[in-house]
Amino acid sequence: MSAFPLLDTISDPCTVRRLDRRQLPQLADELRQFLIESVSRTGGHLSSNLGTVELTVALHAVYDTPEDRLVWDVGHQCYAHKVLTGRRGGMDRLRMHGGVSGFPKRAESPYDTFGVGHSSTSISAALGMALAAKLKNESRKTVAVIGDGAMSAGMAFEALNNAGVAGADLLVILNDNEMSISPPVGALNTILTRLMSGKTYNAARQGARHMLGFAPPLLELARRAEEHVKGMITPGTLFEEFGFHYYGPIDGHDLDALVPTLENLRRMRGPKFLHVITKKGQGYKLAEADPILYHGVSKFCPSEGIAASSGKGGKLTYTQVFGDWLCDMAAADPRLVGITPAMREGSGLVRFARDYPERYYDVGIAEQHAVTFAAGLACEGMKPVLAIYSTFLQRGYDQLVHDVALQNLAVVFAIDRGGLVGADGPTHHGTFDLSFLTCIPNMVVMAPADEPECRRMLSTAFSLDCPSAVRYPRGGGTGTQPAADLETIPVGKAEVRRRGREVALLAFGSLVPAAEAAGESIDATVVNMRFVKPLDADLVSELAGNHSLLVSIEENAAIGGAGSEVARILGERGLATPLLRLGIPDRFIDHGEQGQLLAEIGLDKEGILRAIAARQAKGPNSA
Ligand SMILES: Cc1ncc(C[n+]2csc(CCOP(=O)(O)OP(=O)(O)O)c2C)c(N)n1
Repeated sequence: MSAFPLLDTISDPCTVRRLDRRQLPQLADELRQFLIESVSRTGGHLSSNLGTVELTVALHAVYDTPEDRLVWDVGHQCYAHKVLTGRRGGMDRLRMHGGVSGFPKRAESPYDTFGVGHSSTSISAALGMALAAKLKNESRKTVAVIGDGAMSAGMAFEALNNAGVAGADLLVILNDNEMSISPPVGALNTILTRLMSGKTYNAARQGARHMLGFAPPLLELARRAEEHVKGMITPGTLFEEFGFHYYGPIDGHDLDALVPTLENLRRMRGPKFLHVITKKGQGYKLAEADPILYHGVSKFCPSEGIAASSGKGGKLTYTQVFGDWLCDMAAADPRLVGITPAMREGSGLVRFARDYPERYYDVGIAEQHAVTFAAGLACEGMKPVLAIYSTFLQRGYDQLVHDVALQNLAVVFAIDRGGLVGADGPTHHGTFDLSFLTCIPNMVVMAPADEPECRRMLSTAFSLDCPSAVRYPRGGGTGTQPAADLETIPVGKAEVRRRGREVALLAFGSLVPAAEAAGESIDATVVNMRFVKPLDADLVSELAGNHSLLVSIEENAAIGGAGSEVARILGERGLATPLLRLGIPDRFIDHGEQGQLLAEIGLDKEGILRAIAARQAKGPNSA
């Protein structure tokens, strides 16, 4: 007999809506079990998904999806939604090449109303949808589901600020699990925690079933009166001041509370705010006990959990190289300040946070603020190091230009996940940073070929009196252990790795090893360019003079990246040597294994050789 007898009968949300409401808890239990088993075989986001099972069941049971619009924030909690919306069969290829995406994706399903992966977009997008419905005279409903971590971002507040007064028929559900990836930070979190730890939530929990009629319950009235008298700020008053009707908090794992509450809210018009309390990792003891470890997982055995030793003994990741360097440099220079926008674990700052708590700042999911905060520190002679994923730095672009570079402030950007990141896919690939950094005056931009060079580039960046970036890829490199020193390298100087004939390969960062392998087989010159800016223009000129073809190779958009800088130098110096620019083609690259994706777009050894052969077959004069 199937382990999922009820789930087996679910083909789409209509079949959920046809169930007897008393069957919903069983559906949620089976769904949770299915997710634990499925994610343990594929890897993916686990804790957040386990925390939103009941909420997802309740939403699809009450709302007329996809006609009613359901918008997930970040989207890392959408697996139950995927299963209930006809994609259960695809879950065994979750996040794999050609398989189901780990995030909502409009092209994948009509139930995925908005593509997502970066946080704090849901209220803005849902507001747009709700106001479009109003303008088109359509009566459908719109719901945004946002976590307490994502709620702390500026974008979420900008949207709330707009939504409350726009009169939109919109429900915002705050999925409050008192966690971001790591513990959440900031004043909003303090407000939420204060409410949760007080009597109000416990009383509300017990009284939840009586609250559902929404004749304003006495408890609620009493609470609001008390808040006003005391001038207290709780989520209730806070979100009401934004123009929302605030309801809750209610237990997000109690379907008997969720379903009638949502039914009532669905009938009401205007901006509404429902505060739901959930537990990250709910229903899987190991994830409940360590939601950080189980936030994003590789394959694991559900009965044993993630082995404590996993990850040790393998080669160092670039993230670890950065984390070690940060601690060593902090020991050497008391001006160093380490900053992360909510990515302590992912960016390798766990040890730094422990050893240098007074110089460690997790600013929340607030990339824009993180950049300008670093600028302020630099104004006062501190040496800020901002650890940030390439894809999330996109959020802080104006701050990088206007607040850091324009004032020539010495902020170090340690940019992780530069290039293709793999299973997270196009929302997370870091394939634009070389393009958008190189065009900014005052910036020094480096890309290491291996781990020791990464460490030296970080030290170099730290020694400069201008803004600088070191961009390194996800995962490990060549496996070479960096030395413990804090040596620097000469700015703007490339490193010739081998001298060959005819063809010169100008490789940047992560693709230097592939270029070297390709260069070996055709006896080409291979250069580890090291600096995208300032580019080693003299070396490029020299190579242009004694080779018949230059090939730039980078794990970044071919448009506007390092190759463009090479082309600019050639043009400026009047050098006519043909240049073949290899990089990420002008389309978004799907999810899949890193190596497989690189091979697919011709950025492995074979692809490089193929491209050179094709270029040479065209003859010398075709630029
Ligand atoms: C702009 C942006 N910055 C950082 C991240 C990385 N990130 C993914 S989930 C997450 C935490 C979200 O916390 P919350 O909204 O409370 O959801 P939970 O994980 O607790 O379910 C972070 C920081 C992101 N997706 N987008």
